[in-house]
Amino acid sequence: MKATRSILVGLVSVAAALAAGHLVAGLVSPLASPFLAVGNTAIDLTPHPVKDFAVRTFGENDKLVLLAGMAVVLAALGVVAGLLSRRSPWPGTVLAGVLGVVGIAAVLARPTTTGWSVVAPIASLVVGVAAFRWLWARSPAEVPGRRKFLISTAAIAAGAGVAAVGGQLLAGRVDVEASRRGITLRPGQKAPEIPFGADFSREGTPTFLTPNSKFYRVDTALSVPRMRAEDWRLRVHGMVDNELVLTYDDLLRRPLVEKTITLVCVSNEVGGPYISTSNFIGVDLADLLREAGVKNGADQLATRSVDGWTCGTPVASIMAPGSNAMLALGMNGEPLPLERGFPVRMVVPGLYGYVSATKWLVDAELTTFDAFDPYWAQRGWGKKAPVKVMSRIDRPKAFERVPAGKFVVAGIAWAQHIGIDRVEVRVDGGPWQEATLATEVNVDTWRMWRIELDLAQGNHTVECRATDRTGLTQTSDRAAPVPDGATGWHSMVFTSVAGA
Ligand SMILES: Nc1nc2c(c(=O)[nH]1)N[C@H]1C(S)=C(S)[C@@H](COP(=O)(O)O)O[C@H]1N2
Ligand SMILES: [Mo]
Repeated sequence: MKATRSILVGLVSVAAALAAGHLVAGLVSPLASPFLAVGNTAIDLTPHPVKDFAVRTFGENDKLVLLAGMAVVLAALGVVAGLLSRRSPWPGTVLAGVLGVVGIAAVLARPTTTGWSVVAPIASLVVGVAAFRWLWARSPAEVPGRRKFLISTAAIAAGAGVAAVGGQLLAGRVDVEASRRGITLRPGQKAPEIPFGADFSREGTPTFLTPNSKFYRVDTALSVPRMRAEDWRLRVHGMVDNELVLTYDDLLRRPLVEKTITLVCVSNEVGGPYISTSNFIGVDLADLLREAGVKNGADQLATRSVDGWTCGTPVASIMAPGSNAMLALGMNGEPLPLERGFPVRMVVPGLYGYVSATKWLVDAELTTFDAFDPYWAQRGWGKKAPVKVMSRIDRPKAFERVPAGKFVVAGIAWAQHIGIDRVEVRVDGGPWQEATLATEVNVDTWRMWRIELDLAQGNHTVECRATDRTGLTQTSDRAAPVPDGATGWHSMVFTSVAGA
């Protein structure tokens, strides 16, 4: 067989296999799509530094990059299968079978796999092998059969396209958007207005509240879980006196409160971007646990999302008076956006997101730290991770050229749930000077700072360090984010120029 034809046979068969799996998954369970299951497994197996690299390099497109990379690898395998099968259909058949088995294994290994899900990767295997054999049999050794071959290939390729789109539409048929649109949240207790002067956004800091679309995003979900509020249930169980099963309406019947809270990710390098602030609307989590009755000795609340991610939070951090821990239903006045964990997520001020902020929450088990290791603890991250006092310079930007003379340096500082006492700044290793802090909103949020400096022409390095309300000053020791959060002083190199 000619090389071009054998390549075409391989490529079209791979496409048909993937599309068939996607279509059947759309019918039975979207996460059972073998393509997504392999991608999700890849995410779980990826060592954290690589994941960090991916997030740093591709930002919120990291998942798109992964899916595109997988498509390229699969296409390459299709090409190889085709080329190996120029004389006999067997090498390609075997390769198609092996890929099919990998898909089945990936789906079976997903924590979300239930009963019928496995038919999706089985469909992939069967269709992949069948398409390959059928096309191979129709690819002629010489030119005369060309037309028939091209028509067959085009037909399968078109079928694959229709199946893939169909699968996508079916997966989206659960109308979460409509469910979300139908919800209005009316907190009985509104968050206080953000006072004028709570940020220095005109001088380079973020705005105090982060618009929902700009809020940082970190999660392992390759496809955003789509669950309607009507279908949502939360089971509270384990070491409790009364097991609870709550619906979304049950939560709406409880007192809804609105609180301004800053969320931060442990993956931040010093100076990193994964920190944002929102007015979260939700119900008090400690009240809810008190209703369930936490048994003595239960020190960890293990929570799970609908896509199988797990998180462990110290019970003490939730139950402490004024913890402000909540099950959040909304952000900035609207129901949670889908990628923020709709219908319900957890928020516990003062703890990094990976030990506190479960999105798409469906299960809460009272247990102990000895008995259970959640997702990131299994991968070498700390089991307990209170937020470390930290500060960041937002202005000037690295290597910026700024006017010599008077110039305002500005940034943010945070020590959630403890509060910031002061921020100091020094230039070129000189004496520490105290920055002006913006109006405090509450201790669970970031605090903006600014300082006016008078700088001579030339290169400068500016550094900052924050001190929290307990008197703890940020250490200068540089530590990486693993295992429980980076430390060190943020610094910025820039140039003051005349007449800039
Ligand atoms: N279901 C689920 N919830 C999750 C995660 C996740 O991977 N899956 N990541 C956590 C981490 S590491 C952080 S920092 C926060 C980020 O929340 P955001 O994406 O809304 O900013 O969500 C937490 N909740
Ligand atoms: Mo995180």
